[in-house]
Amino acid sequence: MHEQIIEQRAAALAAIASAESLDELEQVRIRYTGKKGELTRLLRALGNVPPEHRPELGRLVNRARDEVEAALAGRREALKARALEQKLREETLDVTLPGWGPLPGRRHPLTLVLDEIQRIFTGLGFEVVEGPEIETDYYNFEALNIPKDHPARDMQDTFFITDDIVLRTQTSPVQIRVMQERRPPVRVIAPGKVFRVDADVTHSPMFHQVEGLYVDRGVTMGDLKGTLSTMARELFGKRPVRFRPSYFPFTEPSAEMDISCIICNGDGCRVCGYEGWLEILGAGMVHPQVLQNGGFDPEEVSGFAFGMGVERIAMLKYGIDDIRLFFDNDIRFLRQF
Ligand code: 2U9
Repeated sequence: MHEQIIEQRAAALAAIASAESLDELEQVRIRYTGKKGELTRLLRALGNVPPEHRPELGRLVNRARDEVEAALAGRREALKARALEQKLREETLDVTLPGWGPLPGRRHPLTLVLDEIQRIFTGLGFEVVEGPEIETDYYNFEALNIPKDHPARDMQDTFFITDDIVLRTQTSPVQIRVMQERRPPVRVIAPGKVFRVDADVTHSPMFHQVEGLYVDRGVTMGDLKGTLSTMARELFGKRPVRFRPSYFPFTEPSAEMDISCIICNGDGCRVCGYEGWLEILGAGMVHPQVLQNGGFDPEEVSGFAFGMGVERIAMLKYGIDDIRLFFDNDIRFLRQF
């Protein structure tokens, strides 16, 4: 029994010294000082030894147990300290690292182009005006010299709400309203949504226009060309422009303005249909009948007007080949601007 106590004591102290984790140390404790542990068993076995040996063996086994328990406690503290140290080392947090910050939003490409157009024209003395998207037949068509049988009134093109109420097909009614409220000079641009029954890669049933109107004594085609050439240079950089004759019911004479193709510089490519030119807007001298409908005397004043599609300008400026991308709101598309 004496030897057994010495042996178990030594074995326990060695096991404690080599325990590398708290779990491992707990196994050692159970093995030696637990309810069925080696030293506990020896303590119980004292009842079976001759009484004359009991005091001495009792002291021995109790001292061994005390030593083992003290060693367990010491090792437990050491392992705990080591675990804490390791945890601190692994979980270090560098509070000087920069944070995530808010993810910045972007302005929509149509907003960018619209803002740019407004900046150019306000710089030239134009005022920005707005008006209703739901219009009467009179303001959308009649006042603009679009007769009852004109193709622009076709059911194919116009969203009718009633026989007399439509979703505006152009922002021109805004300028008619402005003319009726003011005296010359009138120098305004009217940006906004317009609606037409049309949908493919270059047409959307809702799109945006910017129209402009300048009425005063002595306004000429020269003013029109100068103003619109300046706008084209600001929007697309210095490149050739040309004016071609055209027809609109509300202007006479009418013209369309082209810029030299921004892809091929006039050589001819797929984007310009091998023409070398890209159409960017329509314009003309305001028809005398339209001036009169606005309350102005065509004998006293003259004016020019123009209109452009914002989506078309944005598609040319940024090389976008499908108008629907503007309205899908795919973040991967929008993030590029
Ligand atoms: C008033 C008088 C005249 C506005 C004009 C155009 C020519 C034109 C098109 C551009 C592309 C429509 O979106 S689009 O398809 N517009 O070509 N617009 S002159 O003329 C007016 C407007 C108001 C009182």
